[in-house]
Amino acid sequence: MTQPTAQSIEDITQKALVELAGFETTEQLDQWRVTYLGRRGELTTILRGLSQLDLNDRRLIGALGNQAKTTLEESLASRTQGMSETRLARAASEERIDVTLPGRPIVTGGLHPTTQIIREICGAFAGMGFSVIEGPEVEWDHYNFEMLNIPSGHPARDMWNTLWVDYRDEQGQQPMLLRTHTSPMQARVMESMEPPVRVIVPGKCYRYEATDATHEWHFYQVEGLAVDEGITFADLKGTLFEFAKRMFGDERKVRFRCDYFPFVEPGVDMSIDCFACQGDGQGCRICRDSGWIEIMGAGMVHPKVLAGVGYDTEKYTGFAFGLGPERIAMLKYGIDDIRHFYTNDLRFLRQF
Ligand code: FA5
Repeated sequence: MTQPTAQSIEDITQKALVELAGFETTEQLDQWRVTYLGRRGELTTILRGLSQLDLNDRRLIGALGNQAKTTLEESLASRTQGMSETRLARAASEERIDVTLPGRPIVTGGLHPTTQIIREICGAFAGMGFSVIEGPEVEWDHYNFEMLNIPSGHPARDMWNTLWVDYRDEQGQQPMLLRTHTSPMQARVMESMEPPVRVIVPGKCYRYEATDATHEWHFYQVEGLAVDEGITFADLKGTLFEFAKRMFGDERKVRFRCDYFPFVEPGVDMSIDCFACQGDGQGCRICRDSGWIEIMGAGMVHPKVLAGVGYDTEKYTGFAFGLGPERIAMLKYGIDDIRHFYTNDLRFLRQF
């Protein structure tokens, strides 16, 4: 290894500075840094020989070496900065920015129409003292059917075309399914709290359906449940009537007809008078000539359901209801096919 001298350090420094002054590109600067200042660079190699010098020389030549290193590093930094300033100045003069041009619009997403209508529905009930909760989409037979007064083998099970999960328990039973409605949350909520209960449960449901304009195989429901001392059918009617007014306007009339759901008694379906033809019906596409539009199933919670969760049926009564937000959105916005909601066609989605 050659011994470093003041002359050899000076020579390398001069050579390096001359080279640096002639560079045009950042790649050249990078290469230069490796050549002189890198781990095996020329200056680094020379300084490594310092150990062969006696103490006095080492101190003297070492100081010169450090000074040379600082000079090269500072020159490199100033050359790098100079180069980037030149590049920017060139770009500015070549590109010419027209500050009067309108800005590019920022692409923003929007809420899905189903989400919007669910929020509107929840908002209407929240204003009446209901809290919003959610529950599992993969459910047990126990909650989806048994706790709702629909035991195994009950013909009412045929009302829901069920998608069963391919899983068997130790007894060989297939107890898991994609929930067919949000009603299983009735029992889950009541198991977890004492009355008074006032909840709204929005969520996805699944059915083994042949799809058509009003049926999807996956869709949303919004369940409602109120349980307390002294709740009557009048409370059910009053609450749902108020909801219909909030969603569809002050003039709406409401109709209740008997319907059957095993977990309510009595059970009803609720319709509103058609807002498109004002209940006239004649030639109306929205209500199909009937003057009425069905929007949900409802009823007084069956005592067996209350007893199933351990509530005192002598003390407590309640009402429940379940509605389909997509169907409500279809009515509200005149959408003619439920399948539009989930085909992800932006031409449809952008309208909301
Ligand atoms: C039920 O699912 C009951 N759980 C509702 C209920 C709750 C009654 C509490 C009483 C007390 P139904 O199967 O009718 O009921 O469905 C309720 C609503 O879900 C329907 O009115 C409709 O708006 C929506 N719905 C049902 N099936 C579909 C489907 N295949 N596609 C889109 N929406 C549907």
